[in-house]
Amino acid sequence: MPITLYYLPLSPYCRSVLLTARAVGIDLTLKTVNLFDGEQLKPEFIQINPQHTVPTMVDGDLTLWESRAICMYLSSQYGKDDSLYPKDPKARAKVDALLHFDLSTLAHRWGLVFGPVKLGKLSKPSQESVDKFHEALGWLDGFLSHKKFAAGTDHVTIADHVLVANISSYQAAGFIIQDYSNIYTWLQRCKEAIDGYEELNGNDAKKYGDFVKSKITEK
Ligand SMILES: N[C@@H](CCC(=O)N[C@@H](CS)C(=O)NCC(=O)O)C(=O)O
Repeated sequence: MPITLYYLPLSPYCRSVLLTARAVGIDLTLKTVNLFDGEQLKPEFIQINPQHTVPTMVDGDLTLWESRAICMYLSSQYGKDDSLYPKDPKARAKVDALLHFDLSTLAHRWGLVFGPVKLGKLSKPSQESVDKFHEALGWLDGFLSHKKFAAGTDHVTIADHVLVANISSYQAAGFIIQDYSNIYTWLQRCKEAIDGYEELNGNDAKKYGDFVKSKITEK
């Protein structure tokens, strides 16, 4: 039975799922939902996901949205071993904590930076939102100190997939990740260690960065 992913490559959240799927070695049937044309609001998609967000995955009788939950599911269900998403409660808790940090703090604060600009309410991000976003980047930089990969493992986990899709997009959008030496070093390491990095994430992170820059009309 094919696993279907409704997605848009520009979306960092969709790209994290692509990285996890590649790492577990499964093929996804990809269906593009063009958010720029409002395709997510069509009745056929609302029927699948009433919240009309991508990524949305359908695997048999399971329909799932929320990118981090999809990465957890794919690695738990199809991973050859538990390296991507450890079964050991303490090791898993480290991965989970980063996924929650990403959702509730990092990506959330990014939404406060870019959301109003994307919607045309502001011509550039507010200074307050940028400061709060940098505070979150600073925390992440601290978490990554003396770590090879984000959750403290010597190999990639889904925490890296999720964070790398976002961080590479922020970097492409002009946020100076180089100032955060631990983030910078970890990002370079992920680029080398993650299977299909450029194909599945790198190229579209750059396009996302161009999209963000195109929306900021005031310097
Ligand atoms: N927390 C969700 C966020 C998903 C999300 O907001 N996706 C955006 C694209 S980046 C979307 O589908 N927006 C269309 C809409 O909300 O109508 C996740 O990680 O999957």
